[in-house]
Amino acid sequence: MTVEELLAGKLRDHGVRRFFGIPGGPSIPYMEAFRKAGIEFILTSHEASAAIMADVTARITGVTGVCHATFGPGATNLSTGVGGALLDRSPMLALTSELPDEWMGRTAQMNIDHQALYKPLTKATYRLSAGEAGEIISSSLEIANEEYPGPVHIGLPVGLAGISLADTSAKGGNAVQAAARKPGTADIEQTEERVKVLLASSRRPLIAAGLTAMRHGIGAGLMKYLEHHSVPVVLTPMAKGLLPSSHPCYAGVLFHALSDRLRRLTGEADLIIGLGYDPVEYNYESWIPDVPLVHFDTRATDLHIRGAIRSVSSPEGWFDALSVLRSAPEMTVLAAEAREEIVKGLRAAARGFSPVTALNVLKDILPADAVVTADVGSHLHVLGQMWDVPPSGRLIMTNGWSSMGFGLPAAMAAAFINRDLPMVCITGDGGFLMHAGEMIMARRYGLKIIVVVLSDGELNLIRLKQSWKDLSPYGTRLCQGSLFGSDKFLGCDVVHVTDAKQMYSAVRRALDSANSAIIEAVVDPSVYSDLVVRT
Ligand SMILES: Cc1ncc(C[n+]2csc(CCOP(=O)(O)OP(=O)(O)O)c2C)c(N)n1
Repeated sequence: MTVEELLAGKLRDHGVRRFFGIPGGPSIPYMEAFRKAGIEFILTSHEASAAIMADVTARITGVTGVCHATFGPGATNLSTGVGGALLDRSPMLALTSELPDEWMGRTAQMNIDHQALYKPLTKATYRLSAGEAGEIISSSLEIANEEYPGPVHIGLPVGLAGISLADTSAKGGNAVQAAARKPGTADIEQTEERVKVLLASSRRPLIAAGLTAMRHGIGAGLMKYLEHHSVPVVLTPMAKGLLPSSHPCYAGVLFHALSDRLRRLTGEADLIIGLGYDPVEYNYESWIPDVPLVHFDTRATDLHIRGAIRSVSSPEGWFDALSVLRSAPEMTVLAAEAREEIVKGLRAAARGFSPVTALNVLKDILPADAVVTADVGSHLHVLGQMWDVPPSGRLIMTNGWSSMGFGLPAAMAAAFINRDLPMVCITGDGGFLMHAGEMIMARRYGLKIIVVVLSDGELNLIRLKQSWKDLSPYGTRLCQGSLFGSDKFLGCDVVHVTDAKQMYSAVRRALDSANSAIIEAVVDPSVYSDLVVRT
């Protein structure tokens, strides 16, 4: 057996069915071995998309996502999506071609040190060798899936492919460089007794549930808990959907549009309970009042909140500890008021053809099982607050890494996994432009995706931030007039809509069509300034 056969076999046995990337010459034997093992290679237009697709594949299937790139520029392109897997907590193997041992450290075309490049972007980085191949692959998969999940990089030295594993003296890669990330500062004490005392003595608790809670699927457990404990809940953006927005304890989403309406509620709390709350999305110090914090997590993390108490266990342990908490009906009244205020604010922003109007159309007619992916920008702030995620649906976003351009490849990844579900990417025009080239993938692989570009001709979120400093727009305009200037883009139909009626009919037609479609919703961005909160 060769090294590449071993790698392909181990990944197949692990459950990997696809890997994403752009090949270089040295990739060929790996692609062949993977193909023979039943792992399909999916060609992308840019390596960052490949890593985003691997990330989203892992989020949906629960199986480590795999992506691949060649030397230097391939590896740097890929790194954007690898960083996403690190800060959005997604298990990933990022494979890159590396120069052979004798060329390491020398000046060579396309050559940089991939181990150094990937060290701060991954949980561990290795250089594969024939002698240690089995061990490196197994421990990479293990590390990638340990809490918090994340990416591991494996460099594939040129010359290693084709080497028989029986010949362990064979040359190839050698140096194994593990750079496991250390847990955060250990200055925060954890004592079960103190947690119990704090929880039992609180009169006005507030639960803040986050990304870790979402990843561990604690929604049903939380609903059951809330049947007996009337405690208000706020969510971080990536936890949207954990608790239905119609639930009496639900208050709203932190950080996103109109989240200032949550301030009365958060300000009244005498105890903040972080439930699988990952500060990577929104640091506690940005919003919690000066009251005790009990932070339930699956592993130690850095909080930098003086006096915070960490409780590390599985989610079942979190609910066991929370059993001593008393109901706080007056807090849930405040939660209901905040929720109502947010709904009122959004309703007021549904004037003309605003982004809220356009999103209302989608909310109204998309089937409940639609998979919606979002990009990054003002539109995400609005979408993240107003979108109801039905139990059978899904909202996929990046808020830990927050890389523009995420939405389109994310939708492509979801479409590969389930071609029967409606796939909708909601993006700003700036984010769309970043990975627009991936539309060709939809054509190449016959994927059906509805891409809704909320087109305002500008990088709105940055223009908004300029206005907060009383500055005129500068360096934020994308185009005047239609973004596409055509009714086709890379062979895909583009429909321009300028009001809700046109939008309804365009979305209906797109849902009925067998092909992908781009809906350019030419929205008036003026309401963003009423909705996006200065953080
Ligand atoms: C890769 C990357 N570059 C820059 C940013 C900073 N950034 C955040 S939002 C934003 C503007 C997004 O514009 P657009 O996609 O048009 O969405 P809008 O804000 O208009 O809704 C920028 C530049 C980022 N998050 N990611």
